[in-house]
Amino acid sequence: MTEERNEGLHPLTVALRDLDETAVNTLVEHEIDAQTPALRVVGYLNDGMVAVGRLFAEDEYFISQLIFSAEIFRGVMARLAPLLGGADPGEGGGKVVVGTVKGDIHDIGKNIVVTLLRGSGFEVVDVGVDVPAERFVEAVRESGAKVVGLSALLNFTYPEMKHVVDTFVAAGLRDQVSIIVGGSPVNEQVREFAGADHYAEDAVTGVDICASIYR
Ligand code: B12
Repeated sequence: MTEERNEGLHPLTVALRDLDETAVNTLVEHEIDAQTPALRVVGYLNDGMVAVGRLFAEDEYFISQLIFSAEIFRGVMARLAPLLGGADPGEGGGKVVVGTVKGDIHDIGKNIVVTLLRGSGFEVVDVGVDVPAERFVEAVRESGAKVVGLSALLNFTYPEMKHVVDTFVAAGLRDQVSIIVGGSPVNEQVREFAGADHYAEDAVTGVDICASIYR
């Protein structure tokens, strides 16, 4: 990798982009020793994943490299998860159903959202990945959650987000839940298209929105 390519990037971002697992683990330990907030460390790693995605889009990386980047990330998150905390849901906490919509198996971002929510005192029903709309509705019925978080990283799954919202309407539960959408390609336009209530550009914003709903 050239010097230019590393310009302005945190060493942790570079190490993850270059799939150097040993360097990633060493640098994470350095950051923990230096008492860098865990969320900031996650941010550097997030940038690394975005860089991996870019290299994949440019045909420089293949699917095996995407898979390996995810494995490195997962390993590091196990180390960082206990250090993550956040917003306060107020007395009694709150319940949130979170999952990645049908057709999509990306779960790293969703898992960060789940970790942060739990670290902030929320009770989370994690319905997993590739989740059919009916499963989100069922999870709300079972748990009584007032918030549903939908994750999607593939732009062809936007209609599925809309389908989840429509399924809540058909089930007569739409007025009882706030629906938050997130995932790197998701934005305010996607939220509007899907008919969701909120768009969160990152996990911290998502936790803040949940806290404001339950406050
Ligand atoms: C790792 C990865 C994979 C891994 C996923 C492993 C796993 N267990 O998740 C694997 C190898 C399986 C994979 C597969 C594929 N991938 Co992929 N993948 C990625 C990559 C490199 C990183 C994603 C990631 O984990 N980022 C790090 C996390 C932390 O970020 P995040 O998910 O955005 O989450 C943050 C926020 O968005 C937010 N958030 C996320 N969800 C939610 C939900 C709520 C409620 C809230 C509040 C917040 C929130 O919180 C997080 C932290 O702040 C991205 C590149 C990118 N730029 O995103 C491509 C990318 C998403 N993949 C892509 C593609 C095309 C695919 C495949 C179709 C490839 C193929 N040809 O098979 C398949 C699809 C499989 C499927 N059906 O789902 C494209 C999608 C293009 C598009 N927009 O449609 C991308 C953008 C790469 C690219 N540039 O081309 N992928």
